[in-house]
Amino acid sequence: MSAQYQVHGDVAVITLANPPVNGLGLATRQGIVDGLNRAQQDAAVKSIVITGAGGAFSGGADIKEFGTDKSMQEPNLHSVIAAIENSPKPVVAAIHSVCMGGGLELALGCHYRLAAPGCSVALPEVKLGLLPGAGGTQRLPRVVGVEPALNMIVSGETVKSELIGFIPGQKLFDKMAASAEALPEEALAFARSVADTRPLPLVRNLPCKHPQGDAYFQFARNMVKGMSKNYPAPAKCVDAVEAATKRKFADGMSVERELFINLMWTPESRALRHLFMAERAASKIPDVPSDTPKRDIKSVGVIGAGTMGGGIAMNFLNAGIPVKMLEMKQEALDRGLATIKKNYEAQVKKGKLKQDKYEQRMALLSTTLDYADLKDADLVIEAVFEEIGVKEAVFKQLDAVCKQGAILASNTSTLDVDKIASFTKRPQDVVGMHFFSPANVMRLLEVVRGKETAKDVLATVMALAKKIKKTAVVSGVCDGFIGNRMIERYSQQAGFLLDEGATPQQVDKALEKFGMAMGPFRMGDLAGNDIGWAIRKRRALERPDMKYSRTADKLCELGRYGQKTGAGWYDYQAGKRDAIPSDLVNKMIEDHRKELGITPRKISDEEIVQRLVYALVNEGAHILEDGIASKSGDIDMVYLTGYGFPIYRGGPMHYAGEQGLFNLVQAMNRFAQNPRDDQAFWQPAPLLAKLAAEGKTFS
Ligand code: T1G
Repeated sequence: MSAQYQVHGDVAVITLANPPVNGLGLATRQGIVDGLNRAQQDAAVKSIVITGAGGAFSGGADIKEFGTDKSMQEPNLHSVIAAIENSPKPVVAAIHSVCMGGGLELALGCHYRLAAPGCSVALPEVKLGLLPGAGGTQRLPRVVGVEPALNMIVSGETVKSELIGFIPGQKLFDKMAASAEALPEEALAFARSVADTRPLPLVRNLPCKHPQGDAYFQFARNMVKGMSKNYPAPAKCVDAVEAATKRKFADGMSVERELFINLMWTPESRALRHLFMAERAASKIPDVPSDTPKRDIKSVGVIGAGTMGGGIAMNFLNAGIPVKMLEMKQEALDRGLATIKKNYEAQVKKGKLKQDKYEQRMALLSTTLDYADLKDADLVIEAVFEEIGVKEAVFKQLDAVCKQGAILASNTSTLDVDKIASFTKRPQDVVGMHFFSPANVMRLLEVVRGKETAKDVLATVMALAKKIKKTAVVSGVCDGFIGNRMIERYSQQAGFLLDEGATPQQVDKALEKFGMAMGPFRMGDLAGNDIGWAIRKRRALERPDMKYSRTADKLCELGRYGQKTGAGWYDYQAGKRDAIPSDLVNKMIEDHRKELGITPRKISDEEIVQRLVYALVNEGAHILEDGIASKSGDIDMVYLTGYGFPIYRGGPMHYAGEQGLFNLVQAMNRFAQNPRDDQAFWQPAPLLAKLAAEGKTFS
């Protein structure tokens, strides 16, 4: 049973036991009700304690049950909380470590709350596109006050138990335990001390008012307007809390219930819940057990002090790991050091980093011109020029100087990690660690697994990624791994649309309206159009089947690499980043259409978005077929954390499922009729076609 029942003298203790965070799944809810019934029937029991086993009181409703009938099956959370409230014997919540969502709502239904310091308390439902659905919007305002409650509910942020407001006469916790270790004993003593209290204090009976009434809620609605642009939940949180101040408790609960159920079925909530699970699943590698021993990473070498090398180094310095940075020339090292200092000083200036922290981090950084100085590094990451010959020279050096057991990683964004590993006598220690620029900012880290990469190397790098606050996704070896392989298809479609009649600004606007952080052409100007140009030149030899619009090459032949050359798809004023539509570029595109004999046509935003996003999805399906990614949620995490895909759409593969794969295939068949297009381009991947035919979606 997912709740244990024990009697200590005259106190019954119900302990939630549903690891890892005592999610309030059906079995746990049943266990609580059974425990309450046993306690009522035992005359020796005078009061009851509810607490949590392991590292949590409770992390809330069991997210794994969402979307299944278990989550609504009786006893649902409302019934459990009602059983607690109606208990004739006092029920004390003994709270520690994590008390979130339904866990806090359960505690609010108890007659008393005893908390250990340092416990993370939150109603984070809004981060799942929901709102507290078991009385949190009606009870929390009654114990901490309307404004503190609404702030917690709308933000979903966590507060520590010892910091949460004790409003005179109204408080969330009746008593703070001396420590988490002392909590069990103190809970028994506290339960005995309240055993004879009558009537039992019910939160639902507390008043709930805001002095400014309507004016406050109007202010609150204005405050959440920005957040609600793409998510309905924040505004609904305001509605629910307002109901707590205007209606009787039972009516307020009905309002909350209706709002919660409606939100549960919104695409935004489905997307956020999918991503919550996908992010955690990404850290699991099917054939690498989570208890695989990991290598100790106490020091890191970074080769290359350029933009990427410097950004990579900062990730480790931020995590308190010493870094030795190597370059070929002193001036390159000096430049790299200066860039790191500039980045940190900018953070100190903005108040984002304390001066002493900055100094501590810089003290962990050393530089060298000599490979021999890397001999003791536990991990070395190279971020040198993206050319296989250069990588070969670097890895041969590393193989010669690094100690046995050192992990040798390449930051390559497309080159063959197996080939790189073959430059060493230790391919089992070689792995790809593909950071995204700016490397100290972007959360995504593609961990590229070579054929011979050892399992403990993978386990080590995945754990290290968490330590440096990266979202790591494992990719197999292929051209472009996961993200860049898919973005190539996306970019091809963007180019074809220009040939057919669209302008760069129209395409960008359509994708930014869809929710992408940046459209493809603004993104090219930011990253540098010459990067894609080099890849297309290489591809022309290796993959002649990959067709592109010539516009991107023509742009580069004009030297318009983007912001770094002051002009790209767009014009830029000196020192400014505002993208200004370029008459010259639009003329170049028009002339190119004439060369192709194409009469430009008006293209809808819907077609633009579908062609770029479905191109991503189709390639993603191939990536799953090829085993480059092990699950579709991994692909979604790549696009969320590395390419600015809108979080409220859940990632390209989840979004495809929401559209219906059958509809995607229909649209792709329509696009394939387009004479301009490469017919093979829109051939649905076999996996996509199969799932569409079966009415399924990506798992
Ligand atoms: N249900 C089920 N599993 C959960 C869970 C939950 N609520 N929370 C976490 N897990 C799993 C997670 O999937 C992972 O599993 C493991 O625990 C460790 O998670 C009616 C409807 C609690 C602060 O939104 O914020 O209550 O991958 O890696 O960094 O109003 O998890 O090991 O198999 O995140 O130590 C509201 C969400 C639910 C809390 C722990 N509650 N969780 O962080 O570990 S909705 C939440 C968290 C609700 C009611 C509504 C964090 C954490 P696995 P982790 P962590």
